[in-house]
Amino acid sequence: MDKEYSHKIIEEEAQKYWGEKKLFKTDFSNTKNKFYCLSMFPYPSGELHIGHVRNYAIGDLISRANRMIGKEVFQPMGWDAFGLPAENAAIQNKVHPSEWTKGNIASMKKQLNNLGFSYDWESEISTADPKYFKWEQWFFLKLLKKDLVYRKKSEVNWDPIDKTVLANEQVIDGKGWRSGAVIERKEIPQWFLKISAYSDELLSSIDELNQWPDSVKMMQKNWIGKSEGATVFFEIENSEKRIEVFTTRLDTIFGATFLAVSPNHFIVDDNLKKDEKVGNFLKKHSSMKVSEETLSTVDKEGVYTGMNAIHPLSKKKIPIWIANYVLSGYGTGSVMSVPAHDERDYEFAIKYNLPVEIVIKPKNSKKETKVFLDDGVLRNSGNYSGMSSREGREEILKDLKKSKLGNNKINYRLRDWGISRQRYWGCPIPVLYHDDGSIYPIPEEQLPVELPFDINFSHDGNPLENHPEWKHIKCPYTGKDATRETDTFDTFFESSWYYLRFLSPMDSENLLAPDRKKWLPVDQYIGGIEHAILHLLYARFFHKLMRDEKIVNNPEPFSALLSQGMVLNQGIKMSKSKNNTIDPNDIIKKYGADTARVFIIFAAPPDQNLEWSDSAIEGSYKFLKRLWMLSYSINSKKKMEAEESNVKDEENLKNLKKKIHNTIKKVTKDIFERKNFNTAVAAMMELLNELIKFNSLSARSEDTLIEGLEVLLKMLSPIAPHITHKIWFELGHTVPIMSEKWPIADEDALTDANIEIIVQINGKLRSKIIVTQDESENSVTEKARNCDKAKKHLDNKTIEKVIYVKNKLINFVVNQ
Ligand code: ANZ
Repeated sequence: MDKEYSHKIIEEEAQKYWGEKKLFKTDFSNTKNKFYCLSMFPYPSGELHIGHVRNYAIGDLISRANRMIGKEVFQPMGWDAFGLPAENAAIQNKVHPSEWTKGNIASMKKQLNNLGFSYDWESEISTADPKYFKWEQWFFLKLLKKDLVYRKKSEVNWDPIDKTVLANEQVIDGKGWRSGAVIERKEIPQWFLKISAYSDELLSSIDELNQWPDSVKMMQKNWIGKSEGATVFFEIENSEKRIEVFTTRLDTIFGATFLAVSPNHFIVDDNLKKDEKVGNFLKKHSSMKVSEETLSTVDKEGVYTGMNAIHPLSKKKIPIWIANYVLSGYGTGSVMSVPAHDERDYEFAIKYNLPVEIVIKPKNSKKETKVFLDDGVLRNSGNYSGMSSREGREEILKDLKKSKLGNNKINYRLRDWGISRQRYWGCPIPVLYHDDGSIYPIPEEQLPVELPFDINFSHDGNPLENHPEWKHIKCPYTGKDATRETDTFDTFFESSWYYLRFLSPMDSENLLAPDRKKWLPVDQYIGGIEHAILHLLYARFFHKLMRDEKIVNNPEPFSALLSQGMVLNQGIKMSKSKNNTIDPNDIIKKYGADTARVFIIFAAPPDQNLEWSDSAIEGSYKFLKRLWMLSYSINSKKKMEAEESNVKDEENLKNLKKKIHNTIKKVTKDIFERKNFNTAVAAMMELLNELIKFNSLSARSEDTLIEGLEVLLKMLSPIAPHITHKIWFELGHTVPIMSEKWPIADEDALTDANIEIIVQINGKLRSKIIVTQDESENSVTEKARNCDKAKKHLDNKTIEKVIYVKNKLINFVVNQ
């Protein structure tokens, strides 16, 4: 064994060994012990960033530790390979997106391997591979058949620089998330996936995810946004038409002093648009798409339609306004406005001088706020006055139902998912159009629909649309001229089901090989908190779709979820634009992969943010160097098998043993139960200190010392796999450490060496004494007889009998 710790040689050697012996390959026949551990796969940007390293260090720790407790671990890795940056690179550097992507995959794979992650590379997938996306197209056609996808003209967020549609979440402060361009509103035909048909199930099954963080579950619940209320019809004066509103506060209906409709509500017809004021208002507001988040902050603006509605209960006339704060896509796109009890309505009413009528008063306090939002007691509400809000809602609904002017209604905030993008580097949507616009699926046997390789990015807009031949085909059903769909899928489509394909990436007959179904669900999923809503919701949705297609048997894709925190530098997130990134390659070069991994695991609990620190990296490096030095020292002593111990101290040995087994207990709990990996490392660092201390006192390689070192190596091996691998062999073992069993704490070693014994005289408690465990009966009797408190009662008496219960009590029976 070398005296110096040289991480580079050690790490290369270990990686080579693992690769040659194929130690990370999964035995899929061992389903009984299966453990599917998955870290979110990366977009192949070319560079692994520190957030990836954190995600993957956590995943690899969990994988390796589970292997050691006898699980058959499957830990795959792949590439979320479609997406806009490849296309932008093609435009800027004149390199084909597929070449660019392949090059990046190669370099990132190398970086992952340099970090020593134990992936089963035989299961690697790339979503840009036709072998992958063929199944995506196949599945899309299944959904098309079931009417779970549809094409509809819809208003989109249009990014005029990237020339593409963006999802609401990709619009930040009215600007494109990548380009920074001011987003425009545009109506184009889009493909949608009916996620709304699954709102209820997606919501209710959240409660079954008992190994998911509460915060993520809460975010998903809010995103789905179940809202229970009622719809109410308001007749329009001098018209056959009626306006239906959605409300969660039927108890406030007597306070409705006007109706507000969205700018594209059906009552805003051509006739009304001719009105100058209305026309101007519409012109101004058509350029701005009001998202739900901005709804509460925008300046409330509106225009009177000149029309009035009849209040269904009071029969009073109330004006109908068009208002910018009413969303067209939510509920019915119209609101009964109650300024006294809703802040948006209040702001609007004050601005346009509309009446404010208080109809709810607080139950207990006399204090009335300007806009009272809570439930309370009804007043000025006809026969319903005096009822509680709850009772009011029930009674009013009953009566409205009777007169067919209202009904119960549950609304979800969740909208259908727009899945089409007007870009080249994505999975083609497998349909074709006839001249008359009718839609036909590409026949299954013609899948995959591949992208044309020759593509020109110098035009504006969708390169596929501009390709001279690709889209022109003969209809396979009629032989007539037809055109292909030129939109490609949103890349979230690919990442919604990739965890399934990892299980049988090469299967050309099935999306998921039937005999691999048993490997689901994923036992542990690990990823960034930024994916708490979309990716995880889409994957849950896809899993339910797959279940309904009988591709999988269970309802949820991920049993346990760990959302790792961000990596910060000087209190802010690392990012290129902030110029505060740390390149993992530099760290690996200088200190090695093991140090990088120990630092990342030790610096913070996995779900908390981690603050970058150069000195803490140094600390982790020193820890590994000290481990190396200790191992070297013990190894040398073992080889010399030397002189007698100079301090053969039983007491010390016993204490060391206790420390070792206490550490096993703590680390096991931290890793497998609490998932608090940082405190596990802290405990291992403490143990190392004890071992070093003991070693310095002893000239021999005591068995207990070796036991301690080996336990430490095993428990550290999932975090620092290379150094532990090397030392293990140096200690003379022939089986690699990763194939060893996880250590088990010996409860006997944990019990305290000193115990308390109760001293009784004639059955009465008189004293307590401290003895060492298993001390001889004679010695305990002597100590008990001579302790002060007992002595008092024993003096001048004859001891007739001594009853001794080992390690518990001693009772002297004396004559009275
Ligand atoms: C009358 C009322 C009185 C309301 C009151 C609230 C408080 P959630 O819980 O989010 O579903 N609303 C309905 N449709 C809308 C739309 N398209 N755009 C904007 N606002 C809309 O909220 C439902 C409430 O939001 C409904 O209840 C309605 O206002 C408003 F004191 O009706 B409420």
